[in-house]
Amino acid sequence: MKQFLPLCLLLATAYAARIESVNFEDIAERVNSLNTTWKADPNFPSNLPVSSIQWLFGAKESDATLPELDESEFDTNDVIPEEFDARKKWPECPTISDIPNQSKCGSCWAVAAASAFSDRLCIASKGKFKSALSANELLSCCTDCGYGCDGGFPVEAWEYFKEVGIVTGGGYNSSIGCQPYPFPRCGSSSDPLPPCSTLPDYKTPECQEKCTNPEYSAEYKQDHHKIKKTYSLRNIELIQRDIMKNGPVEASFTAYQDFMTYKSGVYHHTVTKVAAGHAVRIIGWGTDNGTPYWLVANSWDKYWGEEGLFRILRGSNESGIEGSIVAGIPDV
Ligand SMILES: *[C@@H]1O[C@H](CO)[C@@H](O)[C@H](O)[C@H]1NC(C)=O
Ligand SMILES: *[C@@H]1O[C@H](CO)[C@@H](O)[C@H](O)[C@H]1NC(C)=O
Ligand SMILES: *[C@@H]1O[C@H](CO)[C@@H](O)[C@H](O)[C@H]1NC(C)=O
Ligand SMILES: CC(=O)N[C@H]1CO[C@H](CO)[C@@H](O)[C@@H]1O
Repeated sequence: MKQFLPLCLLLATAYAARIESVNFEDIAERVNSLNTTWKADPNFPSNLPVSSIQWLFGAKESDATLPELDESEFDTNDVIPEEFDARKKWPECPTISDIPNQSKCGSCWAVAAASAFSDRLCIASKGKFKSALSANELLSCCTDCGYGCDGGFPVEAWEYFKEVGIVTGGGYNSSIGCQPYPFPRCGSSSDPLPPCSTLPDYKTPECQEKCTNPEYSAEYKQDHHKIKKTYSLRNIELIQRDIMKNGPVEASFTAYQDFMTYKSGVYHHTVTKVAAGHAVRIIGWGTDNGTPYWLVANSWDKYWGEEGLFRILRGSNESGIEGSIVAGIPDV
């Protein structure tokens, strides 16, 4: 089965070769006039060259997939609740509430994978392990994962967790863990963060087989945490059962241009132009005025969307979000 390669959206890369521009103010105004299930906000300056939010390599496909879990793994007598929020189910696991910032690097595939793995390790260890795991090792050392800051494959990220594992690491300059995230937070011009446009395009960091945080005392080799089983999920009920039992999952989807303007509500695409492939972490679900949704953490900091999260239509494979969900069981 073919799998779509999610490349990440970059917040504001200058990519001079293209000329088409996107007017986010127009898109936002049109979305808001539809009086639909979600509200838009330009979020980004108008007349931004389309290149500045484009994937860098165009659509690519990979043949790699993970074995699909079937219902024998779950107790199907358990009732699936109308609403579920992993933050409330496991308050002892602080990483579930973290909203990362991928910065000016197309690392969503690695950030979403490392975040879901951190959450799952905490849940599986019954709250004993609370640290964040680092996307840095995936970005810089996983040679099968794709192109580092220029996008990559979630499936290979989870395979790397199984074969090698990853070390701990908090946010940029956080002094948490072995390899903190290497790039500073940035945002759009309306956020109280340095605008991404003022930062250089970050290159994929070099693989360093040591702890880069001088204040961290554990050994690099010993700091690795692993996944013992990786899998994919395609059935909606099983996606829910897996989140209820094991924690958040990583999902890839096609981000249409209007996704950039998301402000609140339950997103579904209203334009046909694609901005890029994107990867995110699903932490729950619910229903808003009769509209079913997935509750999803993005990696564009807490000032975007609903405090860093968004909700997207559930049950009809909106933007392909139910098509390539991956996860795994931590080795505790
Ligand atoms: C917008 O939709 C809501 C709910 O469907 C409806 O009550 C309201 O009248 C609509 N407003 C406009 C301006 O169409
Ligand atoms: C991050 O830490 C480095 C080294 O201590 C420092 O030079 C830099 O200013 C810090 N950056 C931010 C954004 O805090
Ligand atoms: C969902 O959409 C994606 C992208 O179009 C597709 O690859 C996948 O097969 C679909 N999944 C389901 C369960 O229909
Ligand atoms: C990688 C990174 O810098 N992450 C930070 C993003 O912002 C949140 C708060 O919004 C911090 O908690 C993260 O450490």
